[in-house]
Amino acid sequence: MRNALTLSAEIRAALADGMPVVALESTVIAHGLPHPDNLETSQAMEQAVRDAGAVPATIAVVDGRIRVGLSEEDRAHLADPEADIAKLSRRDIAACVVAGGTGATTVSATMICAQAAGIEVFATGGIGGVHRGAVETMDISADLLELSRTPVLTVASGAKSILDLPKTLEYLETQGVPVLGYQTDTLPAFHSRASDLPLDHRVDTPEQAARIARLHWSLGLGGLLLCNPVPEDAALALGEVETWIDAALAEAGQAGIAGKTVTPFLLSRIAKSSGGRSLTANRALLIDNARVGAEIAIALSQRNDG
Ligand code: PSU
Ligand code: MN
Repeated sequence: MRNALTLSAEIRAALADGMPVVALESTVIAHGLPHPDNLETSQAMEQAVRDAGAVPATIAVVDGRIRVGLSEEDRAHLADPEADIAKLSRRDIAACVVAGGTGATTVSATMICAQAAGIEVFATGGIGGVHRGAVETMDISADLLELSRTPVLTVASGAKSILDLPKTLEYLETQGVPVLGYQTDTLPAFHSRASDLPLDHRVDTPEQAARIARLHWSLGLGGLLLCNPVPEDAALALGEVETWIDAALAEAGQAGIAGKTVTPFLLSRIAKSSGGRSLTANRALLIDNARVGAEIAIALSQRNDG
């Protein structure tokens, strides 16, 4: 794996100096947001990490190399709707590298690459989860198992309610993944700040999150999920989002969408039917999660000193 990794000069230097670094994924660029919002949001997330005092590391596979820290050219290519960008989860990384291919990393693949590079914190929008109807389809995102295995702290705004959120939480419990509410007591439902699903653990400061992560890792227990609700001024009402989701799910059913195309299909339908309002929320939460990730990475790096 090390041989396939290419760290940008900035990130290599930052890690060598023990500076705080935050990993960012690329599937949200290639398959999660429409053009040109995808490009602009990716840049804004990096800026949010910098403004908070950490170094951003967006991750993707480019021409058979795992790139940690993308050039603007790489970012533009991943964001190009005409480009044929693979979607890579855990199972796909090695095959894509060996084929010399280019692919965007999902939560699971980004966690793996971050950990290989020595990055402890990762920020994204929403994790994959247990899909509605999973009892029939067995469609459960590889993200959930990765969260249990790979010792990285992931900051997300919960998961979109295109998924079965109660089953997603059950699965995370089974896999032993700590789900920490960040200044909240319920699982955030992506576009909405709260759900009716209570969380057992709440943290209110980056320092508290850093202490829990350090202890979890020292016990060899894998990853953690920190859930930061969408900023208040961009949040949408749960009921409103449900309407778009129901329509998207019905369309996916009729079109016979299955496997790894399910999530990108639903995301694009919802962006369309919400007339861009889901996009505003999506952008705001991605940027805020990048900021929170940076604050936790800083708290972790200070704990290393002391
Ligand atoms: N949820 C979102 N936006 C996204 C994704 C999920 O709101 O862009 C992406 C993430 O990269 C996540 C992936 O890891 O979709 C999950 O895909 P699947 O359900 O096929 O595991
Ligand atoms: Mn799936």
